[in-house]
Amino acid sequence: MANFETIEVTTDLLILGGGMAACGAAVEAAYWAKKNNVKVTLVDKAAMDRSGAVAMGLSAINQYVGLKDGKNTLKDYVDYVRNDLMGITREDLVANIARHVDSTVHLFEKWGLPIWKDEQGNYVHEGRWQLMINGESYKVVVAEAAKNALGMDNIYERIFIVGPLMDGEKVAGAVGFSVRENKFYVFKAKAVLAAMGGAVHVFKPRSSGEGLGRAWYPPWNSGSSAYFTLKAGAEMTCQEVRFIPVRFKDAYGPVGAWFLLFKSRATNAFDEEYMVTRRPELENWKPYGGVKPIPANLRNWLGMLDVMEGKGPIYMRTEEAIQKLSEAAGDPKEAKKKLKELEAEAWEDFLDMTISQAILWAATNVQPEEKSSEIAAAEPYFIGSHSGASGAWVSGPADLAPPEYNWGYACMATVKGLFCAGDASGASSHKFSSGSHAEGRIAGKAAVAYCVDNPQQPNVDMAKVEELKKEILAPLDRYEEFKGGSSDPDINPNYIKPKMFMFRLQKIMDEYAGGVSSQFKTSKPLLNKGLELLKFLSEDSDKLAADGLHELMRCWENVHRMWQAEAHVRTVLFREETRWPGYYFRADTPKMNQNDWLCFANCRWDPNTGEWEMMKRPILHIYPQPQDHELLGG
Ligand code: SFD
Ligand code: AMP
Repeated sequence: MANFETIEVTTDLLILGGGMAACGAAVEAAYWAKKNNVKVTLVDKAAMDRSGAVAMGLSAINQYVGLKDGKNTLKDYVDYVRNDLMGITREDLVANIARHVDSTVHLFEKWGLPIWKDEQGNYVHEGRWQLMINGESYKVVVAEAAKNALGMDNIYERIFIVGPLMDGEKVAGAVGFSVRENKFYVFKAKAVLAAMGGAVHVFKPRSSGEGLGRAWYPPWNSGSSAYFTLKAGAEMTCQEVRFIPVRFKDAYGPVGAWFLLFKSRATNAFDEEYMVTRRPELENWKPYGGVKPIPANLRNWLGMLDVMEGKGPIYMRTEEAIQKLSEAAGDPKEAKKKLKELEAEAWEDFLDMTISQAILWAATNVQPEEKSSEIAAAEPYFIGSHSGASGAWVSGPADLAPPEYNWGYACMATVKGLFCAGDASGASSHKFSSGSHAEGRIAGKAAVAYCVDNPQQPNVDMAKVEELKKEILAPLDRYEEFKGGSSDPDINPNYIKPKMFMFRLQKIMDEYAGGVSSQFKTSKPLLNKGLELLKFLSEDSDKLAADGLHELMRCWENVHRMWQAEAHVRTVLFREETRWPGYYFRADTPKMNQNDWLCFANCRWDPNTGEWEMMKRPILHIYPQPQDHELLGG
């Protein structure tokens, strides 16, 4: 530890993360900061050009409301999101993002992102809310704008943020370390925006052995947002609402383009289409069972019922969809031309955002126009921006939010000066890449306003910082002290390496909290047992050891995952019903209970006592509520 220099950086607004939300925040905050003489600093654990979930690129922009075209209204989008989340949504947050998202998409296009256009020059839609893009360089384009806005002097790349600095109840900055040099960083700030994404590898992935690490969600988003906000004492929401995407099996290629653009069917081994044969099951989940589109978790659920009955594998019928679309193009010559086009689009869909799926197709001789591909429900992820909802409980916009949802600045958590966006903010699903950027812009503007209104730099207790430095770097010293104790550096009675620690966490979550191996099923006794085992794991986190900076990062990533895991288990336990079958099923409370649980299940870890508090928060509507029969219109 002695050879670690401490670098102090003092700023006004500190943006943590360099992904979609952080880039949005950077662009917007830079604009307002210049007008108000506010200093903005951004810190990313990686290089912004290719950091976060969009690193590989994407093939679609999943949120575009098209308000100016007049086809959709804000209320349409809010209804869609609330229905998809089985009634549990902060309408004020969703509407706020939805009313700004189109302008974000137009900025992307201005910055150079190619969005597909038809012959009339209109955007090509994948579905009602989704646009097709040539998105291999999506993140590079978005990062470039953020970097230009802030200037590289204000950006710190390859610094891993571990946790918050506090001044009493107020946030005062963050601490972390370089993953390239022996430097410990202390960032002091008036406001902090947490935008460090969601979490993967909390649950055991389907991939194992040589495929280990392959997941749908990027392995480098490890729950840092959840840890940061929890440790600061912020109230969290929807921690039970994990996301389970159905994906092309083993390489996690997305299905959206296949279902929506190519209009493909998914069938079981007996050529039965579960979305048709299992339709009666939807009755059990009314009113949401009756909406269109059918909520993502219920779509999952119908497929899972087939799998549980031994009717797998489940196939995406790519060959059938391509054939149908090419035949519809007209005479044989036109049909052949169309076929070539569709083939190219099918490969590009994966090459744009999940390259390994294209590699798997090539490796297994799959030509999508000839052969179906297996699809499967993936392991659970924490991603507040997609069809999950976990994140911090944040203040809504003054003009839309009911008083219960508004405490001053938009996107501010319940901790003063701490802002959240993208995967870090909860109960506002379906923002995706574009909505996360838009929410980042909203949060960035609000955080600058906070800095202007609260000009005094918070106090940072440097003795506390020294303690944190010691704790954060301890795994390096531990390894040095004990590494001679065994012949295999991974196995040692005095320490645990982060990978072994992660395996333990994943096993607990998989078996007790409803992972892949337990068919996404859990119950109160299982969850309680899981909590007991998580406590032992937490005790052993004091024994983590690292053979270098990279492994030090791995240590803290897994501590972050463990905190995300605990918040999840506690909230699944608290909500005594099954609301999202297809995401998880509580065998002891197998039904949805609208009377007692049509509410948010929130939690908070108290930094003063170390105790967890669970609470219900009401669902308040900003638009008149549809009657059950109107839900069918979505
Ligand atoms: O269709 C630290 N998403 C898709 N969105 C779309 O709009 N279209 C699609 O086609 C999408 N598809 C998709 C998507 C995600 C994934 C994983 C795949 C495919 C394979 C969703 C979006 O990607 C997602 O909504 C946004 O990216 C969310 O934005 P944000 O900012 O909340 O998260 P981020 O972009 O991952 O950025 C996180 C940043 O934090 C950094 N970071 N920095 C410092 N210290 C730490 N400790 C940190 N921990 C993390 C990261 O480096 C990164 O910069 S489809 O298949 O669903
Ligand atoms: P995905 O590739 O699964 O991430 O989906 C991309 C987008 O399409 C998201 O907005 C999904 O909600 C939506 N989507 C995917 N499959 C379907 C489906 N079968 N019906 C309706 N929407 C879907």
